[in-house]
Amino acid sequence: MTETNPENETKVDEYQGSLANSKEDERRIEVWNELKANLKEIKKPKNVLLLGEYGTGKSSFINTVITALTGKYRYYADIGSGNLHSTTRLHKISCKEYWNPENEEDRALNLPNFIDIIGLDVQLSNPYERDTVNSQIMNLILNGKLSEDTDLLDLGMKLKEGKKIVEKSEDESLVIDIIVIVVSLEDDKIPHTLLDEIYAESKKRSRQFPVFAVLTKSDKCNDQEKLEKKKKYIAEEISIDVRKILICKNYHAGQNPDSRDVEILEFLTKLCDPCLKAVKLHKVEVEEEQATLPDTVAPTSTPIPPTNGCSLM
Ligand SMILES: Nc1nc2c(ncn2[C@@H]2O[C@H](COP(=O)(O)OP(=O)(O)OP(=O)(O)O)[C@@H](O)[C@H]2O)c(=O)[nH]1
Ligand SMILES: [Mg+2]
Repeated sequence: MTETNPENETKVDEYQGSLANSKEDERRIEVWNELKANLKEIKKPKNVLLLGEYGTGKSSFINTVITALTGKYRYYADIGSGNLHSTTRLHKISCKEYWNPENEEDRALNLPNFIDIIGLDVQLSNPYERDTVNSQIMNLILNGKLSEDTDLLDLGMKLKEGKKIVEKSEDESLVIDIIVIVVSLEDDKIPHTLLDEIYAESKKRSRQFPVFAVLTKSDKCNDQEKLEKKKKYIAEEISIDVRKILICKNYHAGQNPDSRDVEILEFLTKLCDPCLKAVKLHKVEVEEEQATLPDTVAPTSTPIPPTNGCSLM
């Protein structure tokens, strides 16, 4: 039997640890550089809307992205217990609010603004109705026709009662550029009707929206194979490439960024790709057209190649 030297074991462990760290650090630097290159091409911060059922982790995800970016957890978006609507108002978390590094060049980077809204209630969806409460709310939000701080719970009630809403003119600073659909991995529920509604509504706009998805609460599901299957399934359901989906365990108060920040920053890099195009729908039939964003510029990063014939951006 060969005797092991505990001193050597520690050294090997330390060495392997340092290797792992340096590899991770290398990747982190690489991702940061990719993200910066993308951001430099963006003329003004994009408005990113978080959409999903209540309690799925939309607000937590905003705080998670900011933690990965700034290295420090702070409450920017209000988090609840997951049972009741904790975000009820339209809350814009502007990049100026969370991004203020000392370095002037970094400070000038156009990181996204996040628009946090109420969890869309599946009860307000109806597959047989064209103009549901959810689609009316979405229509107003996507077009920047609601002011910041609008009470969305109250608005939903009024629309449900059939009350007429006086539409405000479009506020450019609140018009949505990108949609991130948030689904919780805690249960196996997928809000099909809601997803259809989101797509149908975005299709009605003169320009469509790039769509991404985040599957939160990955800590509630330990089966990696199941997670990947679910990711694939959701990608098919909302007709986006799997690489536009992030599986994520959100940070919570008191946590500092760890290895998961690399994946979060990678996701953000895709979100901030200056050549993002609107999604092409297959669930809802539309003419094939490529919507161009106002600030589309020549690509600086390699666009992700399409897979399985489904459109990517
Ligand atoms: N375990 C775990 N809990 C999470 C995660 N993300 C969010 N939560 C918890 O889920 C609950 C709801 O989170 P929120 O971020 O408030 O969810 P929301 O989608 O913004 O909720 P509404 O604003 O009410 O629609 C809170 O108790 C969070 O702490 C996660 O990744 N893992
Ligand atoms: Mg919320």
